[in-house]
Amino acid sequence: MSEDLFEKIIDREIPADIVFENDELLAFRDINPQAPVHVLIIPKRKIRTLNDLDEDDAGLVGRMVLAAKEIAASEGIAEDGYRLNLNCNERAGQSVWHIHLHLLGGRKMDWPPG
Ligand code: DGP
Repeated sequence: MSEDLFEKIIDREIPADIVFENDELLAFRDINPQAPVHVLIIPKRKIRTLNDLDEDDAGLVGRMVLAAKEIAASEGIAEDGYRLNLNCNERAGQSVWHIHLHLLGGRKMDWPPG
C-alpha cells in the first residue's frame, strides 16, 4: 500500500491527468489548479520535504526543473512566461509530504506572491 498521496498516483492507485513520465519523474495536472496550466513535477523516489535533499539530489532537482521547462513548452506557455514554485513545510503552504515542483502559467502572475 502506498504511503502518501503522490505515491498512490505513481502506483496508479488513484487517477491523475499525467502529462510526462520517465524512470525518475512523474508530472500531472494539479487537482485544484491555481492557473490555466498547473502541473506538479515529482520525483518517483519519496523525499518528504526540501529539507531532506542533499548534495546527491542536485541532479534530480535540476532534472525536475528541466522537465518543467519542457512541459511549459509543450503547454504553449514558455514564451509568455511561467512560474516554478517549491513549498517547504506548512508555513510555506506544503500540504503533501512528497516534494513537488509547481509549474504555473497561462495567466499574469502577481509579484511578490501573497
Ligand atoms: P502544496 O500545497 O505545495 O503541498 O501542493 C500540493 C498540491 O497537490 C495542491 O496544489 C493540490 C494538489 N493535490 C492534492 N491532492 C491531489 C490529488 O489527489 N491529485 C492531484 N492531481 N493533485 C492533488
